[in-house]
Amino acid sequence: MAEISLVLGDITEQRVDAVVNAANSSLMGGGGVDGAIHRKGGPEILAECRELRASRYAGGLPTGQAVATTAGRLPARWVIHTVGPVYARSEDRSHLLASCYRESLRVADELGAKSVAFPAISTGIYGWPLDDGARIAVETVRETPAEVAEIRFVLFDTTAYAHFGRALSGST
Ligand code: AR6
Repeated sequence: MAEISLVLGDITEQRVDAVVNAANSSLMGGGGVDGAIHRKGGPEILAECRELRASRYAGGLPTGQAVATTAGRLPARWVIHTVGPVYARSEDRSHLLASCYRESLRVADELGAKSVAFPAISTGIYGWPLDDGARIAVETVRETPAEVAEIRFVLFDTTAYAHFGRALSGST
């Protein structure tokens, strides 16, 4: 079973085998984590994303799925791009958020990555409430069998960090 840890910081600075990007289905970049990864990682990542769009994902990467590129100038070796669901009060999309974590770990195993850093997928621009997003993240990585030895949640602010701390200690 993987060791799970929490870090307050910037996902682009993590020295891990793979960092997970909270992307959108175009794979062409955006704001938040996605913007930071492309900005710091450089144009190689976007070039690989373009190739993926031209070959495997002409219609875009579906929500809940994940795909890898190399990591350009980031300290990590790979970026695993996944598309979180936009939060909606009218519809339970939790299975899609869980799928992002599960599929990212599956891709990490395929790559042979031993350490993976996750952001709090969907909890920024996509509006997912942090308490629920943290619970789904922690439960899903705990339940997913994987070869990955270290799973690091990288939280950008103290509020997110506190929510993940509570989810990890089982007090949500
Ligand atoms: N490192 C770690 N966490 C971060 C960083 C960072 N550098 N920057 C933001 N966060 P978001 P989403 C936190 O919006 O909600 C993009 O435009 C942030 O505070 O990056 O899945 C994509 O292209 C929040 O808690 O991802 C999509 O269109 C969490 O990371 C859309 O945003 C996720 O916020 C995806 O939205």
